[in-house]
Amino acid sequence: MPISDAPAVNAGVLLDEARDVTDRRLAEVARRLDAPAFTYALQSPGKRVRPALVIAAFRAAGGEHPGIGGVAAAVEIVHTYSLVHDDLPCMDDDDLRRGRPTTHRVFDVGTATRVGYQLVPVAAQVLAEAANDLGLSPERLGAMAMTLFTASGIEGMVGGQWLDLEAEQRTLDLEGLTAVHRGKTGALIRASCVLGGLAAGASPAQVEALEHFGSDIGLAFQVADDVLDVTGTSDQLGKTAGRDEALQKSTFVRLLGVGGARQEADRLARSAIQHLERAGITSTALPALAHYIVTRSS
Ligand code: GRG
Repeated sequence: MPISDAPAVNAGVLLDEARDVTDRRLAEVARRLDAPAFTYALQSPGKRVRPALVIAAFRAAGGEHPGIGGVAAAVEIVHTYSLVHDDLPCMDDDDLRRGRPTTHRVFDVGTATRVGYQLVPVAAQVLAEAANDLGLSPERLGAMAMTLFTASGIEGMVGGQWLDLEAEQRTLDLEGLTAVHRGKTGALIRASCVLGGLAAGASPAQVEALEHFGSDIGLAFQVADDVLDVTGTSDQLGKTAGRDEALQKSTFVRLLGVGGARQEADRLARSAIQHLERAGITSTALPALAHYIVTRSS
């Protein structure tokens, strides 16, 4: 059965819970930073997919503690910084994000640049506070910090964005495009799953399975995003639709067509779930989120 026909197990409920838990912490951080531009960037209505994955992976590995919300918030803060910077004129130069004007449009480019940079150390702080709250050892916090910040850096998100910007004047083949998005979009999604496992004290085999799951759904997320860029409206997406075409970007839709890209997203989501099954991880939340990622409409 294609994953897009599989019954959704309350992904909406999982996302709502992740939003509650994460947004409480983001509001706290915004209060501490005490400047309108931080509040604007942090209190913006994203889907909270990465926090939902952190929490679901934590529970899948046997964790149950409210402190996981801090880990989820740390990932969302890195994601928020990346969106603020991605929208800047020197990157994708966009006016609309999460249904609102981008941070540099409401404030100015200098302010949005500073907000983005400052959110990186803030994410590190929030992660360290969460590890304390969860009673994790310094070694475990070290592993989690390595996971989050390696995924955020040149071997992950920054590296993928770098390749993406360099490729703007060229057409990438499937291998090149996959390399871009395993970093740009996939690395933080993969890290979300690993972080949940590490926070719960998962075994190395479980962490490995969560990493493979995250790797597959991370790429599936981008394939689905490319489809939405051509099939969705700006209203539905909360960001400018058709941006890939306008920027002449290489996309999975360009290489595979809409139907082929949908099939590829499905294949990746099924493969992700198989990694969990093989490792005996009996979560219903993670498959539900995989399903949501490839069937979402925004
Ligand atoms: C210095 C080269 C360099 C890079 C800086 C800007 C940046 C780091 C990286 C860009 C990363 C990026 C924006 C990737 C796109 C990921 C993506 C598909 C975002 C949309 O995620 P959703 O749909 O958004 O989860 P919401 O708004 O729901 O949170």
